[in-house]
Amino acid sequence: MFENRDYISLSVSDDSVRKKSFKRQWNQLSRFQKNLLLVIICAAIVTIVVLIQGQDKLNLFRSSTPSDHIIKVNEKINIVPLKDGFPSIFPQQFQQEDDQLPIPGEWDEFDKVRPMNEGADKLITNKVKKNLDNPDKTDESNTDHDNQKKSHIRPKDIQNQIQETNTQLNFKGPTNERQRAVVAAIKHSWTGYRNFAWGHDNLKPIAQSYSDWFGLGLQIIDALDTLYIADMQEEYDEAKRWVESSLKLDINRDVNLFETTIRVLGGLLSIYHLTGEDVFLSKAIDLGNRMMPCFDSPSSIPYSDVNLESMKAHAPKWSPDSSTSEVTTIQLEFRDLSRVSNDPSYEAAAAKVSEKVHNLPKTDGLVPIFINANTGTFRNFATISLGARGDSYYEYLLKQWLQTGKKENNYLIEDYQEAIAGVIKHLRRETPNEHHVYVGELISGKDFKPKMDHLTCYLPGTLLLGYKNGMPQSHLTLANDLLETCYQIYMKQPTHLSPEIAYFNLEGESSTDIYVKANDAHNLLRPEFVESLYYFYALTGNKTYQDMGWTIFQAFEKYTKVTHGYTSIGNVKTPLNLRPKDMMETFWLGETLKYFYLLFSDDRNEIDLEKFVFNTEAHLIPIRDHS
Ligand code: DMJ
Repeated sequence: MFENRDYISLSVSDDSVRKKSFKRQWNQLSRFQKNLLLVIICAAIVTIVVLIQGQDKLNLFRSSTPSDHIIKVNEKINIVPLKDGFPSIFPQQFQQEDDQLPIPGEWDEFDKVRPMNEGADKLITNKVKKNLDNPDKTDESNTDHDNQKKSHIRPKDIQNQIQETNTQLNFKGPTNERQRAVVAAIKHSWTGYRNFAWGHDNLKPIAQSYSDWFGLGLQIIDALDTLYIADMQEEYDEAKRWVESSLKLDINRDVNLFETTIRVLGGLLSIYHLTGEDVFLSKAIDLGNRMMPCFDSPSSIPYSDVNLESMKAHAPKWSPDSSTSEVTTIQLEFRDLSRVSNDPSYEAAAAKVSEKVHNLPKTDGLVPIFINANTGTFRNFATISLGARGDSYYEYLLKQWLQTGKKENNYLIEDYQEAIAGVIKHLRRETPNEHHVYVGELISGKDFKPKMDHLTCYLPGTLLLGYKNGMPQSHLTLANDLLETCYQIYMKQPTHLSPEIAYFNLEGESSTDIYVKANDAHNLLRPEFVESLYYFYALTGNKTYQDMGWTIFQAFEKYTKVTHGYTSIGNVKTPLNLRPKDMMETFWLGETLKYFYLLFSDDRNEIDLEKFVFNTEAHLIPIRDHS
C-alpha cells in the first residue's frame, strides 16, 4: 500500500521535497515505485523519439502522394521562378528564332533566313576542344562494385535537386479532345492488361492472356510514368502498390541487360524523379546491383544477359557477340542511378563502355552492329545500320552529353557529330522519282542496301534535339527530310500505319519509290515516328506535327484496337487482312501513347527539354544542373 505522504513526496510542487537530494528521495521509494518510475521515463523517451522521427518522415513524404504532390507544386510554382535552361552555344536571338521553325516543305525558305546557323560546327568544335584540355577522370577503383556496399542514402543536395525538379512539373490531365482520346486509349490498354495479364510482362489481348519475357511485370513499370503524366491517379496508385508489394527482383531468370535497363531501371528512375517515392529508388538500386555483374567481362564491354538471382552474367546464347546499340544504351540510366544513390560505381562501369567504344576504329563515325564482350572489338564485316542493333548508339551519344549539362564527356558529342556526318556521306540517299530522303544500311560494312527500319524514324527527332542544342544546319536539313519520309511511309499504306521495314527505289527496280516486302509488313505498335513528331512539336510549337500525329493515332485506333487492348498486326498493306499478332508490347503504353499524349498537349513544354532527357524507352532522366 502506498502511504499518502510517499506519494505526495514525488510531487514537483512540494518545495520541501525539491530541496532533498535526488538520491535521498530515490532511496525512500519502494522497489515497485522505482520500477514504475523507470518504466514511465523509458516510455516517455521512446514516445519523444518516435514523434521526432515521425515528423521527419512526414516532411520527407509530404509531397509523395500524387495529389499532395500536385498541391505542393501549385503552391511552389507561384513562389519559385523556373530557372533558365542551360545556355546554348548560340546567341539569344538565334534561340528565339529556333521556336519559329516552319512547317515541312518550307525549309528551303527557312534555311535562307538562318545565316547564324553557319559556323555552328566551329563553335561546337572550339568548345569541345577547350573542354578536352581538361578531360574527365574516371576513378577506376570505383568500378570494384562487388566489394562495395550500395548506399541507399540520398545526400541533401540530391534531395534538394529532386524537390526542385518536382516543382517544375504539374500534370493536370488532358486539356483537349485529342489528349482525352489518348487517355481513353491508355485506359483501354491498361484495363485489358489489368484484367488478363496483371503482374506479367505482356498482354495478349485476343487470347485474353499474357506472356512473360523476364517475369518482372514489365508492363506495369514501363507504364508507371505514363499513368502519372496523364494524371491517371487510380491506375498509378494501383501500379505503385504492385511495385511495393509484388515486384520481385531476386528471380532465378536470365534477363537482358539492355531491355531491363531501358524499361525497368529507366522506368523506376523516371517515376522516382516525378514523385520522390523512395520505394522506386530502393528498387532501382537493388536492380542496378543485380545487373552490375554484366560489366565483369574481360573487355569491359558488358555481357548481354544476367541471372537476377545468382547474379551471373554471360553472352547471349545465340552468339558470342552483343548488339552495339544494346551495350551503348544503358549509360543514361546507370549515370542517373549513381546520382540518386550517391554511388559512383554504376556510372563508372557504364562510362567505361562508352570510352571503350569511342576508342574503336569506325567508318567515319559509323559502327558495326555487333561487338564482342570478350575481345572488346566489333565483329568483322557486320552491317552498319541506324535501325535494329545500331539505332540508339547514336541517340545516346547526344543524350549523354545533354544529360551532363553539355559540360562533360565531350568526346561523345564529337563522336555524334562525326557519326551524323558519316550518315550523310555513306547512308543518306534520295529516291529517283519522288525524291524521298532516307537512311539505308551498309551490308558487310560496305554494300549499300536501300532499306530503312521503322526504328530509324527516331532519328529526325533526335537530330532536331541536337540542332536545338548547337548541332549544325546539315542535321536540321536531314531531320526535316527524314521526318517527311517517315510520314510518307505511313501514308502510303492503305492502313496509314507503318510497316516494320521499308525499301526504296534505287534505280528504277520498282514502280514505286517506297515499297514494302510481305515479310516486313508488320506493325508492332512502335513509337519512333510519334517520338520524332513530339520533338518537332515541342521544339517548334508548329501544330502541323500534331495533325500528322492525329492521323496516325486514328489509324492505330481503327486497325489495332481490339476488345481487350491493342494488338500488333502482321500486315499494314491490306485492311481486310490485318493478321493480328495478339501482342501488346510494353512500349505501347510506355512510349507510343506517352508521346501521343505529349504531342497533343496544348502546352508544348509540358516536359521541359532543357531539364530532362527521355531515355530510349521514353522515361524521364533529369539533366544535371551545373549552375
Ligand atoms: C523500345 O524498346 C525502345 O524504343 C528501343 O530503343 C527500340 N525498340 C523499342 C520500341 O520500338
